[in-house]
Amino acid sequence: MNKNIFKLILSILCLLTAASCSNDNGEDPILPPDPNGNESVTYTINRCKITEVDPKVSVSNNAIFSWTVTSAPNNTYSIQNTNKEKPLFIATQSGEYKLKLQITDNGKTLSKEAIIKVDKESKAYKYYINKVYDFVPAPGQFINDLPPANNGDSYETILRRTNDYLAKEQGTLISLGGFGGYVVFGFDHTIANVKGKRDFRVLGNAFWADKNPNPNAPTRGGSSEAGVIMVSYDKNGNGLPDDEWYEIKGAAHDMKETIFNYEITYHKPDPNKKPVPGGGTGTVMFTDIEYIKWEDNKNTTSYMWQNNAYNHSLDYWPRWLNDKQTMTFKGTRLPDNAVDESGTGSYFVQYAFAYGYADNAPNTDIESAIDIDWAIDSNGNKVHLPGIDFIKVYNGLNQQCGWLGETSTEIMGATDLHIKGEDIPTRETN
Ligand SMILES: [Ca+2]
Ligand SMILES: [Ca+2]
Ligand SMILES: [Ca+2]
Repeated sequence: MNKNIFKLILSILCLLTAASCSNDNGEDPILPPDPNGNESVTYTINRCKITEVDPKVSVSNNAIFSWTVTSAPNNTYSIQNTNKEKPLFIATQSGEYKLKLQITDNGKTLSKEAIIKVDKESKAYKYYINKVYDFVPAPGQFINDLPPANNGDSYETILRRTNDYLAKEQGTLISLGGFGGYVVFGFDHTIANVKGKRDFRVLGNAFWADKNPNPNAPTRGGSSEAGVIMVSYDKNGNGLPDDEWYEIKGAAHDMKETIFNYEITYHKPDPNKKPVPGGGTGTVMFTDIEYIKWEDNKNTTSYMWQNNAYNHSLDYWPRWLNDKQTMTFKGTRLPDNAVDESGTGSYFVQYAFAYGYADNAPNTDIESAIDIDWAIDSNGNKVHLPGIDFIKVYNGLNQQCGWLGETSTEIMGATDLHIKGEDIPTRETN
């Protein structure tokens, strides 16, 4: 018999004998999921893919759900929404996982099993970045150098170049420029949020100072140019980073100097404007201390200085955005972290925040690794994501450091720690 016709006849029978089909007849209100009457549902999925587990039950709106994992080949999986009808499940390793659902509905307790068979992918996942989706740096000294940009280059050209720089095993540095400049990238799989473990790291070029003249340095520091990390998963399943973003709450988040909803607007310098030189430090000259005017939403107006250090381009404005007269960026501004430890402007130490940022601790340091469970929503509430597909990093500092120039986050890649095989426990957080 056609299944739909069978269902229709069943429904009519139920209507005719409503009392015996209702849930108060002492029978299990959960309908069998399939015509064979199995009391379990089975899924076969690839690893590193978020699956919504549908127990295929029919219960009242008052039903209370509780999911637990009863058997798993290892502990590197993630289950979220365990108090909802359909939890989200993801595993980083293949094998068979058994989930148990307990339902309390109208005073009755019922249970149901979900069996999830996790396979290894047919084409091996990459532990590094698969694709760069967006790159909009703020003005800065390494803009047009990292990556290089020439007059006439388009946004698409630069995006491809940035992709070439970052979407590989050994990436090449890009600069995000001043506060707010950002890059968005993703992976060829979902990075699972494994409980109790850190899940990924963003790679930068941070390093610890080896000659800090301050014997009482308050914390580790050197070249720490914290970028704020945002994460997202492809909730709508379209493969694009157009879903809700969540901020990774790092150690600076609760510091009193941190400014939320900070906004800055940079003004493109007039090419005919007369530079205002401001001396120099060592061989580095401040060629224009009124170079890029900016104002923020805290009533500050100031300038990003131009310097001639490092043989970098003297054009700080992104050449492919030359048609823009202003650029505005928003985000969380972290406390200034640079201290002139020489007292003469020759030796700046940028003190690192304890955890939770990009380009803040060296790539080999445990504190460059991030736990997805540190994510918060736009109201500052903790969220527990099953995993993430996309990462956005923006420079969280608005700071000039003498001859070092403006502080700018650099990025050279990102790593899924689970696929790479690095096992790093999470840490205590604020
Ligand atoms: Ca985690
Ligand atoms: Ca999406
Ligand atoms: Ca850096």
